[in-house]
Amino acid sequence: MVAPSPPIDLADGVTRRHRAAVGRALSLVEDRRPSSTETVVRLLDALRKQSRGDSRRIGFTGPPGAGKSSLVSALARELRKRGLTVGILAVDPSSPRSGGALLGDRARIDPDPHDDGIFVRSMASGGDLGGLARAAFSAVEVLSAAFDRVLVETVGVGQSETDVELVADTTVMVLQPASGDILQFLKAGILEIPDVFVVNKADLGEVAERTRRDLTASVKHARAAGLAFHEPSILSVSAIDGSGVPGLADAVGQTLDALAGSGDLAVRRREGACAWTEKALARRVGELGIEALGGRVALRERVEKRVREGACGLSIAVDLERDAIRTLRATA
Ligand SMILES: Nc1nc2c(ncn2[C@@H]2O[C@H](COP(=O)(O)OP(=O)(O)O)[C@@H](O)[C@H]2O)c(=O)[nH]1
Ligand SMILES: [Mg+2]
Repeated sequence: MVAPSPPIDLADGVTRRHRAAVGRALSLVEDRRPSSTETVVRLLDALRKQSRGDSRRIGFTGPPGAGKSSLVSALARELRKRGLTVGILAVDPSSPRSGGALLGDRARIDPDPHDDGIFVRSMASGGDLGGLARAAFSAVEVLSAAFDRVLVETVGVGQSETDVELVADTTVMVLQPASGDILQFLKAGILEIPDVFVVNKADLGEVAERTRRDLTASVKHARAAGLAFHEPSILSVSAIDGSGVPGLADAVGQTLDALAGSGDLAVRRREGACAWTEKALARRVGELGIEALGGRVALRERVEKRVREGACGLSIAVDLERDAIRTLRATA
């Protein structure tokens, strides 16, 4: 039997939304063996060439228990009703012992097994890249090639954990009633204001409504203090009974349309790709490697040039890593 050329055939299967192909492609991007890197780069390049360009990526942050998984599930159903295909990437906290994703999230994202327009994948965060799995960037590229909407759920909310912005076109922050500390962080400008806020668990009644009012006041405060320039949507929903979910789909859709219309979507993608590439590279080659490449400013220019030319983050990181090692060897 002749083995098929994996990246090309695989890319074809992914863009046709074949479940087995999507699953295999995601496993491939998670494979950290150096021998797989070349194949992954070729796969991502092939996917880029076939990309439809109208896929959108929506990130979800928020503290554990706020209802992110439940809401992602409810939103996915709503998007399916609207005729959009949906890929979901749920990044779980890693178990420090096994290094694997903790189960549990899976249970709350329960797509119709007969619907081939929805696909769910869990990934362990691996404890780096701020709550985002190391392979998440490439995984989002794979899902984007297959699905109209890619929903990315990440662990937590806060300074180092908001890296979902590097892969998402827009971010939804999910809060639950009595999230006082987060409101304080927002007010103080410690947390960045996302495009969309959701107060989940509206079915709990007055306590949820009070949180929504407090959130509105905190955002107003942050804006008055010059800590935020845009006005986020603030919505009340219940992932459990579904109320407010169509409104969330509308708000996210409007945000994405506005971003695409103004050109900011392309800017966000480019900046996200640059920042992700630099992070990935810095982790691999360290400060010495960055110095060998001429320092951070020069590096940013090189990365941005390649991103503008359409190269994928992983291939840029791999090339620069090779450069860094060559230079380090030569000067050793
Ligand atoms: N009452 C109520 N409970 C909810 C709602 N959404 C989620 N939950 C519950 O909140 C808990 C955490 O939900 P989960 O989706 O796993 O939150 P995550 O950790 O942010 O992903 C679970 O017990 C859910 O059943 C909601 O809209 N209303
Ligand atoms: Mg979850």
